[in-house]
Amino acid sequence: MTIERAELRWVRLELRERFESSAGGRRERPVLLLSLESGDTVGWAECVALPEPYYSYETTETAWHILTEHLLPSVVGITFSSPSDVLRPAERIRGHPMARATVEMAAWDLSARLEGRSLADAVGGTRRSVEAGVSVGFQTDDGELFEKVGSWIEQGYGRIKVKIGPGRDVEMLRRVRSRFPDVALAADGNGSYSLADAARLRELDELNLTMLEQPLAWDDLRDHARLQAGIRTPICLDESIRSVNDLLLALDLDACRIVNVKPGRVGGLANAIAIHDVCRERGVPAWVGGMLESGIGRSHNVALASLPGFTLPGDLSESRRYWTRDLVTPEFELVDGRLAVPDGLGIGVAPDLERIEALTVRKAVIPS
Ligand code: OSB
Ligand code: MG
Repeated sequence: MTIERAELRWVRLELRERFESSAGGRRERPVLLLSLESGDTVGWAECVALPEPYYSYETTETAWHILTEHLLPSVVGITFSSPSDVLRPAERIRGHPMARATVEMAAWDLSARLEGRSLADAVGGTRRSVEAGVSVGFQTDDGELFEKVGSWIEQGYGRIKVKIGPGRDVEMLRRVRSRFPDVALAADGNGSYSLADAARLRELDELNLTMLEQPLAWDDLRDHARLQAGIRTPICLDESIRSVNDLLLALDLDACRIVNVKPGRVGGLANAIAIHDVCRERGVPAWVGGMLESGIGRSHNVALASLPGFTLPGDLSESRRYWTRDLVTPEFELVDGRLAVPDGLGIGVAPDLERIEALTVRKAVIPS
C-alpha cells in the first residue's frame, strides 16, 4: 500500500451540551480529520487532541503542527506492507501520540479497505456488538445529575461514569448511589487528587464503585500504587498508561487493577492491541475509553472494543449523546445497551463529506 496523498482538516464541531471534568470544560469540540489516499481508496481517522493541554500536553494546534510539518511529510509517498509499519519513517519524532495515532489509524482503515475487510476484522475483533457505557460531566446540581443518570440507565447504558474532583466527590457519589443502588457506577478524577486525599478517597469504598479512574497525577505511578494498597475500590488508569511499558510497570507496582485503553493516548491501534493483549494474558479487566469523538473516531474505538479482552463497557456512547448530527452515516445507535460493530469495509461508516466540508475551517494537503 502506497500512501499517495493526505488531507488534513480542522473541523469545527459543537457538543450538544457542555462537558466538564477536572480536565477542563467545553462545548466546542474541534476535531482534526485525516484522510489518506492510495489510488481510489481512502482511509479515515480522527485526531483526539483537545484545544487545551489539560488532559495531555497535546492540543489541536500541536497536533496540526506535528502532522503537517513532520508526520505526514515523512509517510506520504512511502509504501507499507502493514499499518503497524506506517510510523516507521516517523520513529525519530518523539512523543505526540495523538498526532501519530491519527496517521496510524487512517492507515488501518485504508489497509482494511484495500484487503476488502472491516477494520474490526483487521484488528482481530471477535464481537458483533460492544457494551456501551456513558461518562457524565459535572452538573450544576443533583437534580440535573439524577435526571441524566436516570435517563441513561433507562436508555440501556451498562455503566455510568461520573466525573469527580476535590469538593465534588464522596457526598455527591453517595447521593447518586442511594438513588441508583444497583447501577454499575464508576468515578473519574482526571488526575485532580494527591496522596494527601487518600483518606477521603478511601470513603469511596463504601459505595461499591466498579472503579476509580485516574485519581492522581498523570505521571505518578508510585502514588497510585500506594493509594491502591490502602483502598478496596479498583483503580483504573487512563492518563498514566501511554505504552505497553507503562502498563507493565503499573501492573508490577499494583498501581491499577483495571485499564482504560484509548488508541489516541497510546499512539495508535497497534499499541492499543498490544496493551489489550497484556491485559488479557494477565487477566486484567480492560475497556475502551473515549475522547468525545465524532463518528469517525468512534468507529475506530468500536472496532477496537470488539477484541475479546475488553471485558468492561467502554466510554462508547451513541452519536446523539454527543452530537445533534454526527459526521458519519449511519450514526452510532444504542440497541439493548450495545453499539453494533460496523461490518462494512474499513471503519464501516461513511464520512458525510458535504457536512465535513461545510464545517472545515482549515485544510492541508500533502504533497501540496
Ligand atoms: O478522562 O476519560 C476521560 C473525555 C475527554 C477527555 C478525557 C476523558 C473524557 C471522557 C468522555 O470521560 C468519554 C467519552 O468520549 O464519552
Ligand atoms: Mg479518564
